[in-house]
Amino acid sequence: MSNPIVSIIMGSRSDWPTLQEAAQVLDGLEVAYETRVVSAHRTPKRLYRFAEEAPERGIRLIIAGAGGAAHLPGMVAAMTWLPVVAVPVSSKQLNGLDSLLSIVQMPRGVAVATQAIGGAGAYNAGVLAAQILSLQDAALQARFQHWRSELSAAVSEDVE
Ligand code: RP5
Repeated sequence: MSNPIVSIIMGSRSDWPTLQEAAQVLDGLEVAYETRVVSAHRTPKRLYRFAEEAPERGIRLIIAGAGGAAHLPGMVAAMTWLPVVAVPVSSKQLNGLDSLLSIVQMPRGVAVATQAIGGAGAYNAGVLAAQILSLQDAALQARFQHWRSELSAAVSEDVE
């Protein structure tokens, strides 16, 4: 995608089935994004370089997903002024509770917008990213409002 303004980063390729849900929302709302594997533990130098270069490359918001000892969102937030929306990926051993707790309890002064564990969280990361970017983009704001009204219209009042 040319001129991405959102970067979706993840600790491992194994996180992609989850983070794909964020990409799906951004696709639907025509928000340009890129995807990268950046691991806080396995590729710390890549993480540092990514955080340093993201603003000058035109990235305006980062969606970061990781599982287990999920330090990626917090570390990237520590190294850039760009807003970071975090997705705790569900883990095999602890079903993502470890991921959630690793991400959510940030120290005062370094903020991460933590979403729910798993696919719904990734989906909402895409939604929140679009809302934040809508503040400076009237066309995106119009697309978002249309998308939201369609979401509401699709919910039937009938139980059966
Ligand atoms: C984390 O470890 C990743 O974010 C992933 O959720 C988890 C497992 O990674 P793999 O062993 O599948 O590469 O760093």
